[in-house]
Amino acid sequence: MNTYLEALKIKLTQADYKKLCAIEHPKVHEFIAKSSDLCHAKSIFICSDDPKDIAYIRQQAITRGEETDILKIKGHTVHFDGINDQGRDRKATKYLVPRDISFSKALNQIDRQKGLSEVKNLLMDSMKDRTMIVRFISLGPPNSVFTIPGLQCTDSWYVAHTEDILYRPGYQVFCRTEPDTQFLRVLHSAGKLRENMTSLEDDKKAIYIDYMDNTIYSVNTQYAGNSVGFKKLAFRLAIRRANYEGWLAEHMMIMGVHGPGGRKTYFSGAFPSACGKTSTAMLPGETILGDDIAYIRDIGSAARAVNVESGIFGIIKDVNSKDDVSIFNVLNSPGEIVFSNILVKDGKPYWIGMGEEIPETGINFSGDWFKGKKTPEGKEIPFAHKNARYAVALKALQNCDSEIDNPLGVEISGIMYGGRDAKAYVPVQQSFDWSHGIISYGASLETETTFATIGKEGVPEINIMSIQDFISIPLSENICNNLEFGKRLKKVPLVFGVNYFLEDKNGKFLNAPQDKHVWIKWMELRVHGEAGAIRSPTGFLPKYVDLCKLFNRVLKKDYSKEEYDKQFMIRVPENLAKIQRVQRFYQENVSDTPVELFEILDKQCDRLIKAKEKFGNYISPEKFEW
Ligand code: SPV
Ligand code: MN
Repeated sequence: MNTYLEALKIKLTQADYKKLCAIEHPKVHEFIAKSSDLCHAKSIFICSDDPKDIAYIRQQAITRGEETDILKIKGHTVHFDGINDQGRDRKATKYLVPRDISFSKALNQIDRQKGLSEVKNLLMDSMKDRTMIVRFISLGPPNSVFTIPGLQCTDSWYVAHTEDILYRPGYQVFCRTEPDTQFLRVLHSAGKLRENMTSLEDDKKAIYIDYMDNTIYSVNTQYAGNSVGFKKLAFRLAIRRANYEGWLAEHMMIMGVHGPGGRKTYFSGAFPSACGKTSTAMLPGETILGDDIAYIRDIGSAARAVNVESGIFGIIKDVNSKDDVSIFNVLNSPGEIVFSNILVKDGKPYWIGMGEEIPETGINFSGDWFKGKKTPEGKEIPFAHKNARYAVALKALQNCDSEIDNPLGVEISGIMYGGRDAKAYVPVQQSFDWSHGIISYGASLETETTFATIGKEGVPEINIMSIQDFISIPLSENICNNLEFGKRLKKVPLVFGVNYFLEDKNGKFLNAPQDKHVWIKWMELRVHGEAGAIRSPTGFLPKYVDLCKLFNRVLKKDYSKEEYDKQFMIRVPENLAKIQRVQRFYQENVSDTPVELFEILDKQCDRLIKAKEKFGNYISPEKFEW
């Protein structure tokens, strides 16, 4: 008899004990038993993915007050996180690094033994009067070369419920695994709770990643980005594994772009949080396969991608009936949705930028809220958080792509990188080749910190391929892996750089949010060789005539030559300054940066200087046309 199973038996119902016995993987039993022992769980609930188990989890989340069902629309619930727990916490998230191993200084880290003892102390006895919920999920479609099985123990019914919306069920995957199959482990406790069920000791938050043991520990937090281990925490481990095995784990959405004659072309795109990733994938008339994390493999010498997840944990701020029609409709229709950190008044959710008048009272994360309400420190409490979110299953969306569960993924024809760049890059451009795109758009991606992470907003930073926060290997290795991946392929995806945040001299955005739809359609035409381009120093630019037609067709809008010139003008000083910042970042922070990076950026610099000598500092695209 397996001693771990035996130890677990007293905390399980007969039925749940049987569910565990069906998994013949001793490491699974060991992890659950050790977690229960450390946290001193009162009882254990095993979720087998049976609809009854799933319904029970949702009901418990409501009964215990971790979610409330005060919203009028059927299936909608609300969850609140504490005031200091409404975003990913970079400071509290650390890699456990064994002695004698040095990680890049850009990564937040702690000595492994010290960190383990710290986090285990925080978790100790945390579930004394609680049930520990055990969930099995499958990252990527089950039964596929992409599949990574995951197991989470948590005392949060909200977390367990959210995982159901965001991930594919994995109990059957575990029942079929061989005893030596690698799987991901997550142990989470919300810690001590306030009366409104938010985590009380958020100053003792710890989110530690033990890559030696494929295990994630998270305590004193509930914000899903910190507590749902399969999201960004598992992603960190996947990036490591991908690097060693020669595939890519990326912070990318995946979408099907529908082109002329009914054809569908798949694109993936990396954007830092709150830079337009979900709204791109949700463009009306197109289909969404994923909005956050993609695994990409070389299959048949093409880049094929799956969505690791099966739902969206999306930013709700600015979702309104004009700019984000599809999401807005979903959020106003019956179906399972968990809102977080919004305001509720008379059974209706309110969020920032929804385009409606906001009531002066209601219920939010602070309890009963009224306009002007202040924290004990005297800080005004906003009615909703900027990083308020919604969780919804992709299959609940009308625009969910039909290939979402294809075990071989979909073939990616184009990859885009988009940052938050007020000054330099044009709204859309295509790289000269794979390496140029990876380096000058991906590895040079610049952005500003946003509300999606805790801390100061608007701080400019380099965010390599939008995964800077999640890279747990030397940054140089990650870049090499990307470069090599594309070089091995016969069908190489085109690489595009997009920038939705370009501003004029007065700080006004040069594009409307809807314009991105035109850029996407242009990329689709480029993949099929059906649109021309102008070779500029920073990449291939769209031609005015093509954009004019597309603006007309896609947005029913006129597009003037003046707008085009302002948007696609090559801004030489700003581009040169950008290259300098990027090169300095690598020189100062990244040892062993591949020389290719400097070569590609140096060449870009030379092209810009030559162009400047000929045409001046600000160059209209047509100057480059022959
Ligand atoms: C992001 O911030 O990039 C997200 C949400 O996708 S989180 O779960 O916080 O990572
Ligand atoms: Mn994300």
